[in-house]
Amino acid sequence: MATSSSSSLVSLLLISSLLLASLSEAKPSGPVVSGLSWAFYQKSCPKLESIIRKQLQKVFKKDIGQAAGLLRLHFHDCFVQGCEGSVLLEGSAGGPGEQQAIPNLTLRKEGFEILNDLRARIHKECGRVVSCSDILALAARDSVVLSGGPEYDVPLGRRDGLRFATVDTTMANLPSPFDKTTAILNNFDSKNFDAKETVALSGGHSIGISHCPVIHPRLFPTVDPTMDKTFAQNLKKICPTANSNNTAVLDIRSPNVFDNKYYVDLMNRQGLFTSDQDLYTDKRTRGIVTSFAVDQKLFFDEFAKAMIKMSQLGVLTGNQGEIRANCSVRNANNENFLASVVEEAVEEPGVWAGFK
Ligand code: HEM
Ligand SMILES: *[C@@H]1O[C@H](CO)[C@@H](O)[C@H](O)[C@H]1NC(C)=O
Ligand SMILES: *[C@@H]1O[C@H](CO)[C@@H](O)[C@H](O)[C@H]1NC(C)=O
Ligand SMILES: CC(=O)N[C@H]1CO[C@H](CO)[C@@H](O)[C@@H]1O
Repeated sequence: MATSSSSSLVSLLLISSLLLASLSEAKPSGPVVSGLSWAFYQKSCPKLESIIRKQLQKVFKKDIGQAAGLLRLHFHDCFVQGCEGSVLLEGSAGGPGEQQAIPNLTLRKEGFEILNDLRARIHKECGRVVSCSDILALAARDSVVLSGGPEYDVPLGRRDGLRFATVDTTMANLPSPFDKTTAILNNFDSKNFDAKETVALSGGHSIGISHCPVIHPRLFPTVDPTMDKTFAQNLKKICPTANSNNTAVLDIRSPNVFDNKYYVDLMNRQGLFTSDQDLYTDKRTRGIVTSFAVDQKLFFDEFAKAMIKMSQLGVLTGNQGEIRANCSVRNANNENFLASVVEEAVEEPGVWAGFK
């Protein structure tokens, strides 16, 4: 007993020192938009990244599916009004939040709770200095890493937005799973992503699930001819009706592991959505799919670069926006906000020193 508990202590220490080493070794790469930086919270919240990673390790140990939920939240945040946390806002007098928009109804509810819990832990440690949009960008990165994907640094310093995105804005900005490659490339081009980056980002579908309403139209009344027959037969059992509440995995080969198998699926006509499968049908993107299917390192490198780029879309910096005291509501609508400001004043005498 003693041996096993001390050896598990040793491995725990080993894991945490490996974790710290890997966090500090991750190399900054690519250009950074003005106002963001690689070391934004180095002084104001040095433990930020270790708090998030340690907590998410616990969360994912219970339910690895939450990693996919958080990764998708970050994508939806960035593609609609920029990475400024508006996807996290709850519906209120300000209008319907992004959560109410059609493609987002399937965002996992737990993701919002996980982020608010992280925010509380971080603000307890450092005060209200870290934005919800930064926490989401880091949580998405850790979702990739802790699912087996590439490690990469996230430029930080985002501020949280004050505006809801309307249903119309959300629908206009998010690509549709029923789209073919031309529409997908156009959508991503409008955010300045080329074909290689678009195919790499689509690799986010290496983890997670989809609900039947999105899957059913490719099965009934006739099976999409670009879909493998056995794969289709199995999906028909999962989704006999469009309103079924069942789910299917996005990557049949390794549904919970972030790897390049999604592209192997596409080469075997086992992509779940039209927007996935058509990347292999279309001549412009077929070669890119193949290159990622045969070379996981290439995929990881391109994915990490594209994620760093995506995480900087339309960010608010400097004095723009705010640091939300609750990720679900902007401060002006937050009843507890005044109380939280007073608490912070007690915790942070430095801030108030000039008022004496
Ligand atoms: C290429 C355009 C894209 C389309 C059309 C698309 C569409 C969708 C749809 C329809 C779902 C399933 C929703 C449901 O029924 O539950 C989904 C899930 C997901 N998407 Fe995308 N997506 C795209 C790009 C991306 C990108 C760029 C990422 C991240 C880098 C991403 C990450 C995810 C993840 C992780 C899930 C699983 C979520 C979960 O299990 O809760 N997607 N996507
Ligand atoms: C799906 O779930 C909802 C809510 O639990 C339920 O009302 C509905 O009947 C279910 N749909 C089907 C087809 O089972
Ligand atoms: C954050 O705001 C939401 C929506 O108003 C509320 O339900 C939740 O209790 C708040 N969380 C905290 C920690 O105040
Ligand atoms: C697929 C799905 O659940 N669609 C719903 C999305 O939200 C709108 C508006 O709230 C509903 O009318 C749809 O049925």
